[in-house]
Amino acid sequence: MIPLKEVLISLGSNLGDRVGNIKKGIELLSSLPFKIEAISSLYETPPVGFESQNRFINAALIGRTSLSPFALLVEIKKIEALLGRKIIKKPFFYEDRKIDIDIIFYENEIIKTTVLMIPHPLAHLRAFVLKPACEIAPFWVHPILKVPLEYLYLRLKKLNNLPTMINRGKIVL
Ligand code: PH2
Ligand code: MG
Ligand code: MG
Repeated sequence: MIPLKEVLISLGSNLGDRVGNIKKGIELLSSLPFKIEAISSLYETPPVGFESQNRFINAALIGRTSLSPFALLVEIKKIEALLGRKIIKKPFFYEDRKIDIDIIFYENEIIKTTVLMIPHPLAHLRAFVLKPACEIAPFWVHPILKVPLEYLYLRLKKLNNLPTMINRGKIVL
């Protein structure tokens, strides 16, 4: 038996049928060797890091998989392409997107390559990642910062005037 690894994923969409895009993303993930264990509520959030009129729907999920981090990334890129995401070659250039699926944590592994960084390098600074993630995994310890997600979210809340995040309820698959 291949040991299943626990993975925390963040999803976002601010273009088209945002809830539908997230839902299809989750359905396609569950068609992989990837068992969904928990899904957060959906949150409506203002765009962070770039200018746009289009607010995001964000969510997080926990899954168990036999895929390696890199194999999972390849499958996620295929899902994003299937759902109509434009491929952007410029790093750290953001624009409106139908779907974005990011691996936040993979067990407690630390991976630093040009194609894949785990933990996601900005996760601890982003309320739109931390808030949904805290709903399903408040005690998951950040493998570099060595503190639980709940702590990181509370710290962010204290440091910043967080943008309003509206809870839009749960996805029913
Ligand atoms: N994703 C980004 C950049 N900014 N802002 C929000 N609210 N939600 C996102 O998912 C998001 C973002 C880069 O992936
Ligand atoms: Mg992202
Ligand atoms: Mg991404």
